[in-house]
Amino acid sequence: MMNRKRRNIYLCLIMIMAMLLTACGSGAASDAQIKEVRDVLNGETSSSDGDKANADESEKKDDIVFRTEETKEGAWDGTTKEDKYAGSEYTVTILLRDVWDGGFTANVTIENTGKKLLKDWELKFKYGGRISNVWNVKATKTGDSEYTITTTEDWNRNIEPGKKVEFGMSEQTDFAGFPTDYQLTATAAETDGTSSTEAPAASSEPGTDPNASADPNATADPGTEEEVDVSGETVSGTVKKHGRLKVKGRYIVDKKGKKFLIKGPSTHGIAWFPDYVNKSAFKTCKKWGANTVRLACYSSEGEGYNTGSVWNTIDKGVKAATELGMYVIIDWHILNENKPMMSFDRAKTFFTHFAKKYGKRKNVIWEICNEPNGCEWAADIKPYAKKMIPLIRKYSKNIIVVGTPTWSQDVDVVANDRLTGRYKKDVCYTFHFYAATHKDDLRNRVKTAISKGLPILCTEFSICEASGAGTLDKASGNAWINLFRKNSIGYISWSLCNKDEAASLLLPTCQKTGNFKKSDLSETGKWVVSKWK
Ligand code: IDC
Repeated sequence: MMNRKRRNIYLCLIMIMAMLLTACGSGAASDAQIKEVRDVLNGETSSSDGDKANADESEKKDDIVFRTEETKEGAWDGTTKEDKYAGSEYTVTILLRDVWDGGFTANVTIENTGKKLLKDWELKFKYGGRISNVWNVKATKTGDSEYTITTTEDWNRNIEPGKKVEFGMSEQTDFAGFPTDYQLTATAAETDGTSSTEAPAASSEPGTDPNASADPNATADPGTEEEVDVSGETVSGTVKKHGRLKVKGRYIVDKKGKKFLIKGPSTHGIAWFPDYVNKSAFKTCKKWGANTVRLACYSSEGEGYNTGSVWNTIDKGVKAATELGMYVIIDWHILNENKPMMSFDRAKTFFTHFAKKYGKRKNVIWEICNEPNGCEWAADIKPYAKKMIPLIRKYSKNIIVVGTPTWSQDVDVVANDRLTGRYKKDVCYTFHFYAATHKDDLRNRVKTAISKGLPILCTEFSICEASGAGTLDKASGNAWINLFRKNSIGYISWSLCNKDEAASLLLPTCQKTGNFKKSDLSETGKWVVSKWK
């Protein structure tokens, strides 16, 4: 029996879950479908230190709760989106957020339905496919088809009674059916209600209804500023000098309230050109006068959303920019998903993840929807911004850039109906141009917006046509950059890669991914770099 003197308990729940999904798609296995063979739950326990390592083998054995039932490995009917296992002290729910030929993304929620605090939990399960990308946790393959999930974050290490923790996973391989054979291990302790590691409210997490309204009580409390940021990197270079950027009137300003001109390259879609996201490449741009890099993460599946490598590339880009003392824009690159709400659910997952991770850094800027198109500001983009801004503000007070209608061109429309109240602070609006296509008529729209005091940031431009190809129009490009510099509007150019198209900053023959020479630059690249001075 349990050693109560030690006031520790080792709670190990082994369960096997039946995937009783029928051909007609009856949904997830219900509790009733789970045949419990033995369920001996520990009695009372508790510990303030609650270290499971203190429990000896005999204690563990006595304290284990076994559950078994028939298992249907890898059963999935092709349509069911959610699967749930209910144990006696907790539940595990898997929500398939997206599934497509060749990949999926899913959220896993563990809820503590018991009365004790579950400390340092660890979840094992069997899954017939590959899991290489998870977030908020670490996944390790620990046996044949067996994965062990462990926590990596303070906020999800312990689960208070009645609370949930959530983690996400995604793959670029087919979904192999819902996991089976769950085994949750945790140290159970009396809760004193003072756990500092309470899981964030479910509403702030991915996986909730995309149409639900944003939490009206969300407060901007991203925490204290640090000179040494969360990664342990010392804030340096331009970022050290200028600090956290803000929006003041229609200008982007530095920590002293002085106008700050953002300049630098955007990556191409980082799913396709991840090799250019590295310190050496950014360093060369910095040497040529860039102070910012934009990381373009396309939103739709198959174009790069949420694969392990894409999210790792963002981490790599933020790290490199931070080490170089540069600002970095994390861009949710909607394009074919023309209405931002189309990808809201994924955007929420994306920004929750990265805002939690990088929200306290001084140098990260959030671009929430690259180029809305075929949709209205008032009906589509503004409501999206009103959901997304509070979500990011839970973790970060840094600048948020909001896309505008018609591929981020209609800043004049937005100037008449901009975000107000709690949505307004440190928010600016996107304008994009491709100089060989966009000329005086568009410049006039920008001038109108400027005259109305709209804060604008050009997060993407080139001097070629809007297709990214075609002829270059340097005269039109000069007119644009002159207008921007005169009005202190920052400009970021598409794109840092060697793709054989006019917009690329590098020659197609350039095989280097860093330490570039001027001779590696394309004609567009040479022109663009001359504007970073
Ligand atoms: C283009 C790329 C091109 C790619 C295409 C579709 O240059 O290689 O095949 O996207 O993904 C934008 C978009 C940006 C476009 C760019 C040029 O934000 O994604 O990149 N552009 O067409 N808006 C206007 C132009």
